[in-house]
Amino acid sequence: MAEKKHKVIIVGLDNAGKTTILYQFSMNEVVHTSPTIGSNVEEIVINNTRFLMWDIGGQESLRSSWNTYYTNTEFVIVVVDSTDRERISVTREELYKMLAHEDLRKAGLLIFANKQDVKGCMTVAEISQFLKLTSIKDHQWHIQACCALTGEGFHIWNILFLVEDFQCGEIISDCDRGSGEGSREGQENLYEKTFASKQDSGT
Ligand SMILES: Nc1nc2c(ncn2[C@@H]2O[C@H](COP(=O)(O)OP(=O)(O)O)[C@@H](O)[C@H]2O)c(=O)[nH]1
Ligand SMILES: [Mg+2]
Repeated sequence: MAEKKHKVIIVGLDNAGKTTILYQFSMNEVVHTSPTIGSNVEEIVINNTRFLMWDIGGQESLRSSWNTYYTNTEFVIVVVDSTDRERISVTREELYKMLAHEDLRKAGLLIFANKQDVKGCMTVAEISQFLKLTSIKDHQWHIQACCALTGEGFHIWNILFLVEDFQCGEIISDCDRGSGEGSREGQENLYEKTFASKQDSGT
């Protein structure tokens, strides 16, 4: 019995924090990454919902091959380095190229404004504006501030917003009670940590 796996691709420029985010999702651990050549893939299971997450290298030379990963992709996670003002326009260009691609016609879009721990970084509002997110009408999208190093901002419902057509309401209310189950040990700690940081920051 093959259970459905939701294919997620994690894209963004090199050094944005994609690999760190992938491993936040899958292991709840900070790993020391080196620039990704090609891709990393991890399967994560949240309340019986399976996600196959592809972290794709973001260096300029690799961006032209992003489209080889698009087939059957349901969700696109775009990671933005909120400190990288110089290249936000490159991200925007890549974003719209992606959204125009036939294979991603129905894909949901989650944007992580990463590195929010760095002083002077762009805010979510600034990034939304730079990326002209409100002009996106043909894809479901959501932007979330985060810090991949601490796990702040990785509320599980940010990922589950993506599957709301399926059983999201149910999963979210489970997580709200802190009883969300991950397939790996530590997934619950991720929720706890997330909730703790949420309270700390008073947001
Ligand atoms: N300050 C800060 N550094 C981060 C954050 N996320 C990732 N990094 C660092 O940014 C660098 C690039 O991260 P990596 O995950 O390899 O980026 P990728 O090229 O997009 O896969 C690494 O040195 C990470 O430790 C964050 O939220 N805050
Ligand atoms: Mg990487």
